Amino acid sequence: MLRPQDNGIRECKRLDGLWAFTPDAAGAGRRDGWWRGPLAEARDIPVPASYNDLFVDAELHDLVGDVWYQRTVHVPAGWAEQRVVVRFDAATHRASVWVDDELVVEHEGGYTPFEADLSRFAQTGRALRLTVAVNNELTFQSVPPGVIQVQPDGTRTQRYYHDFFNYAGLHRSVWLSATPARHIDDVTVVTDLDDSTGLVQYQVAVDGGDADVRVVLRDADGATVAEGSGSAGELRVENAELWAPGHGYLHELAVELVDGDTVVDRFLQPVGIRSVRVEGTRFLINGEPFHFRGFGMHEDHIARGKGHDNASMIHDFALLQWIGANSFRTSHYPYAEEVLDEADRLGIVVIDETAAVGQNLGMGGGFFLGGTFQTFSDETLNDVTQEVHRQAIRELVARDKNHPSVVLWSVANEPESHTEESLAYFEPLFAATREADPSRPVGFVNMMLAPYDKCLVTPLADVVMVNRYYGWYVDTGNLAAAERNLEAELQGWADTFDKPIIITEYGADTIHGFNSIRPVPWSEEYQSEFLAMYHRVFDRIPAVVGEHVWNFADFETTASILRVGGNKKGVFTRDRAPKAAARLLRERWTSLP
Ligand code: GCB
Repeated sequence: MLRPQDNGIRECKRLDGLWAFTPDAAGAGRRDGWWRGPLAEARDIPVPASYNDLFVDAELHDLVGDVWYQRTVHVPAGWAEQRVVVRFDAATHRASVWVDDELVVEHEGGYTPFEADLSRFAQTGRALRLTVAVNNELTFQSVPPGVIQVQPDGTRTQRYYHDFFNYAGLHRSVWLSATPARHIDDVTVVTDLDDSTGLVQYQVAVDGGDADVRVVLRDADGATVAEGSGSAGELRVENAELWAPGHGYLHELAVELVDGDTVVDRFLQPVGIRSVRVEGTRFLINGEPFHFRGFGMHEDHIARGKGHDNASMIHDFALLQWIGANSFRTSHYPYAEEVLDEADRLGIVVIDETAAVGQNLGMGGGFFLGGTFQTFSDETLNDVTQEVHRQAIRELVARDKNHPSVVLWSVANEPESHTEESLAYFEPLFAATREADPSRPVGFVNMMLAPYDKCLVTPLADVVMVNRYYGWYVDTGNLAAAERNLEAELQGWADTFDKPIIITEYGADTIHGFNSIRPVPWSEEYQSEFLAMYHRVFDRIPAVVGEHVWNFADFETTASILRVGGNKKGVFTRDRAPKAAARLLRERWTSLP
C-alpha cells in the first residue's frame, strides 16, 4: 500500500477538519446501525486528534468502547474512472468503516494505516456518507494489552500495563486518493554502499493489469544519476552523495508505469542512500560508528493528545536539534509518517518501535497496572496475540521500510523476557521482522527485571537495548550506589554479549521549578546530577553506543499514586519549556564528535 500523493497523475485530498462525533460506550451503534443515517446528538470534533481531552466530561475522557465519526465525502467528478481509496493514517486502536450502508474495511492496531477501495461508489457521482466506529478497548489479545473491569454499577473501566494515557480516536489524517486502475501498488527500496558507489535496489509491485516499469533516480538538484527498467533491479550511483546522520540528503526515485509512450502511473519515492550494519559492538552507518544521542519520545500534547500536528512536530524537531540530539525512538508505537519524513530530511536517526508495550503482566501487581497475571498462557497473551503482534510488525515494516532515518526495528518495549514462554513467543516475531526486512538490525527493549544473566530474548537481537532506572526506582536518591550498580550491570551486558548496547531509557521525574540546594529526587538539580552520573558510566564502557534519555517531554498517564499530573521525566515540560537538565544535555551532546 503506497501513501497518497499528488504528482501530476495521482491525486489526493485530505478529509481532515471537523467531523460529526458521537460517543457510544454502551455499544448501541453497532446494534442499531448508526452508519445508516446521520449520527444522532452529534457534536463537532477535529480530525486528527484524540477525543479524550477535548471536552470537559469525564465519561468521554475515560470512555471504554466505541466512538463514532462521520462526514460527507464528495469524490471529484474527474476521478470516476480511477481507483479511488479512502485511507486512514491511524485509528486507535481499531476501526470499522462504512460508506453509506456498506461496511468497507475493518482494521486492528492503532498506529498503522489502512485503506478501502471506493471506486464503485465514486462512479455514482453522488455524495457519500463516511462513518467510522473507533474502538479503544485493550485486552490480552490486543497490542498493547489491557484488562477491562466491570464495576458494580455496570460501567466498564480500562486498565493497562503501560505508562502513558490510552488516547484514542482518529489521530492522523484521513485521505481520499485516486490512482489509475492500472497502478503501482508498492515500491521497496534498499540501499547499500560499494566503496563510494551508492547501490539502490528497487522492487515495484504492479496491480490492475500489465505495463512496463521505468525508474529514474535524481539527486537533490534534479539531475538524473541513474535509470533502470523492469519491476526490480539495482541502480549504481558513482560517488553518491550519501544520507548520513546530520545530513538528510535525499535523492528521488521516480517510478513510472508505461504503456508505449503513455505514462500510466507514477510514484515519487524519496531515497536516502546509506548503509546500516552491526559489527561486534559497533553500530555502523555508512561504515562509520554511530553513537545514538537523544530521547525516547511520545506523541503527546495538551488537548489533542496523540493527534498529529505539523506545527508541534516542527517545534519538537527544532528542540531536538537545539539540544544536539541525533536520534530518537518511537516509543512506544509507530509515529505519524510525517515525523519520519522530517527525520529523513533532517538526518535524524530513528529506532522504530511497534505498539507492543507492557507485555509483562507479572510485574507491579497493581499501582497503575492491570493486576498480576501469568504473561504468556492460553488465557492471557497467547497465539492470537502473537498473530496480532506479527501483523503489527508486518504493517510497520511495510509502512516504514523506505525511510533512510529508520535504522533499527524495536519489536517490543519491556516485555517479559526471562522465561521459556517469552522466548517461544518472540522467536517467530524476530524471524517475521527479518523476513519482512532483511536489511536492518532488529532488537527489543529489555527491562530491569531480566538482566544479562536472565534475559532469554536478547540473544535473538542484533543490538542490546536496555531501560534502566538506578537512582530512581532503585537506589532512590542515592546516586553513589546507583553509579556502582549501573556500571556493574552494564559491564555485565558488555561481558556477556558481543553486541552494541543502547541505553534506550534513563531518567528521573522532575518538577519544573522545584529547586533544592541538595539534589533531592523530583528537583531539577537531581535530574541533572542523575544524567551526569549516567554519562560518566556510559563513557567508561566502550560497548555503550547509545543514550536516549527518558523522556523528551513530560506526558500524560493514567491516574496513579506514582504520577503527579502525568510522567514528569521530560527534559522539557509538556508545553516544551526546558528544565535545567536541557542545558546539561546540550553541552554534552553538542560537544561530542
Ligand atoms: C519504563 C517504560 C516507560 C515508562 C518509564 C517510567 O521503563 O518503558 O514507558 O514511562 O519506564 O517513567 O517509569
